[in-house]
Formats: sequence, structure tokens, C-alpha cells
Amino acid sequence: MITFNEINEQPSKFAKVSEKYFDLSKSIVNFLKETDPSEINFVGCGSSYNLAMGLSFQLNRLGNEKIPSKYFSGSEVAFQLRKFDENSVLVGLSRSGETTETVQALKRVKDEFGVKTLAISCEPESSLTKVADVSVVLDFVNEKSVVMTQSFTSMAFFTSALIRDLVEPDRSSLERYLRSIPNNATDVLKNTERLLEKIDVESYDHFVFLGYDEYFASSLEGVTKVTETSLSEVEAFQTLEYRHGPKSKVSEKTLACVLSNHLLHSEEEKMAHEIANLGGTVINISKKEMKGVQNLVIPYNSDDFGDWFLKVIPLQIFGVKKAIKKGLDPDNPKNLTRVVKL
Ligand code: F1P
Repeated sequence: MITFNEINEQPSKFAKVSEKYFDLSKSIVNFLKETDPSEINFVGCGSSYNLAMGLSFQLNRLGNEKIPSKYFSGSEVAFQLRKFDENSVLVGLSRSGETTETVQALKRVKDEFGVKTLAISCEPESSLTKVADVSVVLDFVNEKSVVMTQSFTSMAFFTSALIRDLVEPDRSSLERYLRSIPNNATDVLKNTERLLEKIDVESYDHFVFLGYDEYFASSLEGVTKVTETSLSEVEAFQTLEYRHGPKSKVSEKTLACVLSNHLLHSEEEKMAHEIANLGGTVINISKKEMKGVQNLVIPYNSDDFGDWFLKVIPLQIFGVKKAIKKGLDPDNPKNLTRVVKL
């Protein structure tokens, strides 16, 4: 089971990101310090679009909007829906570095707006790295699966660390972040295993992932994973948006995961109880537990949403478990190819 193994390898891949971070990031940090961009924007497709969203929220949050950041899908940029400030930087995110829309996006902003471009990929010598002014390649992440798991989280971890490097003068918080995430990931896998002993995730047919900001990006990535692997009914919303209509579908077959944050914890807890009262099963995926529902603790000890991609790991596992139960092969997802070339 390639996909399942790659999910379980995430802590060791994160350890490699930590170990190699300062060497890998040198060129990009120097480039960004020299260019002092008006904005740092992110672009990607599929899982890499969800990655772009999460990273953009992180940069706006940690940078206190000092360096404004937006996120785009490859198609929005490649097919001329968007304009760019010539002093901005666009970061292309792509495991393969060959997704046509993402490569086209970087080419277009360079040619049409004179925008500087960066690439973060897992493939050395890929087209995206050839277009970008500066690239980082996590060449120790060589995922064989079609479905992105460790590539998504490893690029998320590396770039979330890079954001801290750029906006936080005090290097100790970056070093603390680099040290804690690999251990946190080990605990997340363990806590997920423990939860699976209590909840039969395979018995649900309707999955709902709820969260805000970076955790909404994590929820969307959960939708991508559970869709690609298990072809199940799955949807994502901002947590409290769920009561404005979508909750009509809650039944005993519903498994809702609330990727809660410390700012709205009590409100998100009320939403969780509303879903439980309608017959759904609820899991709170967070550092802080909720009463009356199942909890999957993410032992990350900061309130800066820096654990956002760790919250995707349980959702990756739920998708694979559900796929196997349905007799599907997560390593060969229906209708999908590893890279989308137009
Ligand atoms: C982007 C992507 C994947 C998806 C599938 C097709 O790939 O959309 O997110 O799971 O593999 O390609 P990439 O640009 O990150 O290589």
C-alpha cells in the first residue's frame, strides 16, 4: 500500500525538512531580502492550491499583513483572470513541477508583469524550477502515489518555516518550530490510531470537514484526499457556516471533523454539539479538547495556526481506510493521473 506507507513516513520526512532547512532556504531567503517584495503570493493546482491557500493565511497572520499575501489556482493566473504588481513575488507550488497551469502561471506573470517568481517542488530539473528565478526542491520527498500526502505536508512545513524565517527576527521561534513539528507528527499518527480504535470511520458515508483560515485550507485538502481515495460524499465549510443550510444533510452516517482554533473554540464547540444533536458523529481535531464529542489532540503548543497541515494527516488516513472498506485501491484513484498536463 504505497499511499498508506507514504502517510506513515511523514514524521521522518519532516525530520529531514528540519535537518536540511537552513541549506534549502538560503537562496530563497537571500532573494526575498534583496527584492523586498510588495506582496508574496502563492499559486498551485489541486492539493497544491490548498497548499497555496494555507500558506497565504500563514504569511498574513505571522506577518501581521506587513507583507500582504494572496493565493491563486494555476488556472486563475495562467488564463488571465488576475493582474499583478510588478514588485510582487509569485511562489509556484508543485510536487511534480510539471502541472501545465502552474508552469504557465509563472511564465505569464514573468512575461506580462515582470513579476519575480519562486518555485517550491519535489522534482529536481522540473519545468517549474526552470521558469522560476529561484527554486527549492525537496528531492528527498519522492512520492510514488498519485494522491499527494507527504509532498503536501512537507512543502507546507518547509514553507511555513520559511514564513517564520522571513517575518520573525528572533530565530529561536523558527528553531523551536523546526524542532517541534516532526515530534508533533509522530503524536498525530499515534492519536489517530487510538481514535480509530474508538470510531469505525469506515462505517460513515458522509464526511464534513470544518475550520477557519489555514484550517479551512486543511479542510479543503481533506476533501481532496477523501474524494480522490474513497469517492465518498465529502464537503468543507467554515465551521459556523455549516448551520446556514449545509447541516440539513446531517444523519447517523455523517462524520464531522471540526478543525477548531483557540479564537472561536467555544462557538465551534456549540456547532459541534448541534451536529451531534442531529445524529452526526463529531471529532474535534485540535490542541484544546471539546466536551461531549470525540477529540483527536494535535499537541502543538502555539496559537499561530502553525499546525495547520498536521490536521490533514488524520483526514488522509480516514480517506484511505474508507477506500479499502469500499474495495477501492487508493494507489490507483479513479479518473486521476499523477500530473495534469494540458
Ligand atoms: C497537482 C495535482 C495534485 C493531484 C493530482 C494531479 O500536482 O492537482 O494535487 O493530487 O496528482 O495533480 P502538482 O502540481 O503539485 O504536481
